Amino acid sequence: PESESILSGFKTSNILRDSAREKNIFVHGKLADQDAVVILEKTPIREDNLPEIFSGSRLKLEMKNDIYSTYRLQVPPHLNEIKTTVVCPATEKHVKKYQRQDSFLVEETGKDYQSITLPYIQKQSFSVQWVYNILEKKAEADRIVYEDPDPKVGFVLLPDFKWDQKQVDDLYLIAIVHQRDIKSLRDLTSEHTPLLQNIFQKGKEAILQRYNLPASQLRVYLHYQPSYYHLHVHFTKLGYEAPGCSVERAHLLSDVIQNLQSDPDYYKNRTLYFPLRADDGLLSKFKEAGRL
Ligand code: M7G
Repeated sequence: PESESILSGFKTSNILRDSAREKNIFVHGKLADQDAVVILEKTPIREDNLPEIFSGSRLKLEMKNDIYSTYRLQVPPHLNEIKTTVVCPATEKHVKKYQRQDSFLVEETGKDYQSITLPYIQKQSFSVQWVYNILEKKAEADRIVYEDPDPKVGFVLLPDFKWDQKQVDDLYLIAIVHQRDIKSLRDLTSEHTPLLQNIFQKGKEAILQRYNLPASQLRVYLHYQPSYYHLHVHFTKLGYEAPGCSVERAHLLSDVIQNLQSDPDYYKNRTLYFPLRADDGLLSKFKEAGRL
């Protein structure tokens, strides 16, 4: 692990979002004249650190009242790290993605997908270079948990960058398929069920082996709409309310497989519902088309 000081030159322009409950802050600013988004997040307190926290920390009394007292605990620096994510150079779309915004539920028929969504995402979506870097072992190669190299049904399973891997409590991995022409749920047909079953089966096995977490404690799903249009599957721990696991965005992989088994073109024809943020260009397209 390298030690860097790049953030010392960061100039904050505005706060995109923050949450006292989630203990994070999303900051927009400039890093060496380039637009950047920096995400800071306090990490969970791990049980195995408790002995060190109790023995090696200094207590500062804030108040005492009867049997109640509150303190500030000054823990050793290595137990007080902040998980930091940097996106630089960040596009305007990245800035929007992280900004808190009202959302609106869109109803997308198969026809709407062809006439509104597809043309839009072909022009406007995030680069998936980071995905290709993973598949080609140009980045994060040492983080791969499992790989099936088969070009048809193969995939790479690795920790999502939202997960610091320090505790299984907030486990979050993604499986990225080797096939490059499947953009999202909408492209899936019964032809892809072997691929999806393979990801489901081998992903669950790999997670059991590595993290000792059984399949019954996993939430395995796809996002629609995703941010990145290269098919990938999210694996999160069941009790953990992962960002984006809400009903209006997540589709359980087991449901997806069943739906394709009962109708090969299920996702070509179904009306799908998903939220779009107020400033999302795709929302304007749905409005222009009179679909909202
Ligand atoms: P998504 O459903 O396309 O978009 O999922 P979302 O970010 O709106 O949920 C993409 C997933 O890939 C997310 O869970 C991201 O946290 C994760 N992710 C994004 N990037 C850029 C990276 C990366 O560079 N490395 C890793 N390991 N995960 C990433």
